[in-house]
Amino acid sequence: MKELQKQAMKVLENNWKDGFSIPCQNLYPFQWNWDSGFIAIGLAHFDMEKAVKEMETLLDAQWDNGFIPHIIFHTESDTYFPGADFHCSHLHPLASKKYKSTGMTQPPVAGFALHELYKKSKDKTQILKAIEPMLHKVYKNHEYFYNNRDLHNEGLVYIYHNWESGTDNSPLWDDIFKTMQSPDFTFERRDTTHVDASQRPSKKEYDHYLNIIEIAKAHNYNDQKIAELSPFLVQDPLFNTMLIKSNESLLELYKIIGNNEEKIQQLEAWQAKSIKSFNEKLFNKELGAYIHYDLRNEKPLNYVSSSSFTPLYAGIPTKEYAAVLIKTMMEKFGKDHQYLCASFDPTSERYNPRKYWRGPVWINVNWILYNGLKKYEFTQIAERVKNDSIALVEKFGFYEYFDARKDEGETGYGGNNFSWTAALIIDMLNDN
Ligand code: 2M8
Repeated sequence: MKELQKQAMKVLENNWKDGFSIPCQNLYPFQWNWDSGFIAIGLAHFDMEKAVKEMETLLDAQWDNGFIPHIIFHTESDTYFPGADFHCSHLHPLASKKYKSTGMTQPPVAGFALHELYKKSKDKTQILKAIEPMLHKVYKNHEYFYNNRDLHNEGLVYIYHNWESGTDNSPLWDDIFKTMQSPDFTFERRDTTHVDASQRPSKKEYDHYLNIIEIAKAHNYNDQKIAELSPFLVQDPLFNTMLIKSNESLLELYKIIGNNEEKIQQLEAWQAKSIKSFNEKLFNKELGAYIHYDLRNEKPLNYVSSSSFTPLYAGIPTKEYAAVLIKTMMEKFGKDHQYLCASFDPTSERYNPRKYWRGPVWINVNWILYNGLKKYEFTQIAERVKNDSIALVEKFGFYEYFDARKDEGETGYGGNNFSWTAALIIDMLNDN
């Protein structure tokens, strides 16, 4: 076994708590939704029991309406802001009574994470038994999305907060924040006591983040009210890609299990509608990339980010669109002096290669891109994404994010010993 894999396993072992993993010490002391899915994929390589448990704990926090929260506050840690007392998930009548959580969600990775567990398991009968009850929960979660978050019944769901996107302070949101007059909140940031403030969002950005939550709380996290009133309402290509990929995984797993005809038909209908609308509404031919759509202000957000290329992973682009995407990716993000793949367009004046989601490379997005590129047989570029990811971790350690400029970075950024970086490096190291 490679030394790097041993180190990665150690990171995951250290971040394992009682039944779930934290993303990293101090900075993120609870369970995060999409982190858990990625972490389970890594754990499945050497501890299937923990991988299953990780997903079970996440899904145990599901609300009665099918919603799965973005953070589950298993402990009382005060090293993170905003915590359970700020989010007040109990305001929603159908929220979990067992766990405190946020009232927002994250990219829905659970479906394909369960599929990865199935694919990696040596005992298919046993793993199917373990994951079948979870599949139904994930199905219910997708029902929640299509019934509550698809305003125009077009198969594309919205997010109502930048924290739901996972790409928290992407320059994509700048235009939306300009439309908001957020109060100057008084609060104590905890992230900047763990990590250099120049690598994290600004105070003004946090004011906007809190403001959107206050609006949702004032209406007890009611979906209809949020759709009506939230200043942030976006159809995000990364988020919808995760949903579509997870639909595909549910379909495949239900077909293996059998006896779920109605669900299979519903999933097929969702897929057909979502993929069609995705290509019609979110592909910008001039930019040669998928873009985000601002539903509140009814306008496309015409910027290229690493999210623009993720639809490859769910088989969304036609061959023709895929070729265009690759051209854009290599011209803007793939020059020899750059690691693939910066999180935001390096040719844009909004690009900041050191700051959180405004430019640096993230290993979870690289993993999505790697798998997407392989699917479309862009084998060499896929290898480059994988090798760049490994090179960054070998050089700097298991950081949260990395400078995309080859000659600039002296260290990784954000938290160190970061769980999904470790988990997905294990997965890529074992994939040939
Ligand atoms: C980051 O987000 C959290 C809020 O959810 C934060 O900055 O406090 C993002 O990178 C998000 O995608 C990730 O899930 C989370 C934990 O790793 O950290």
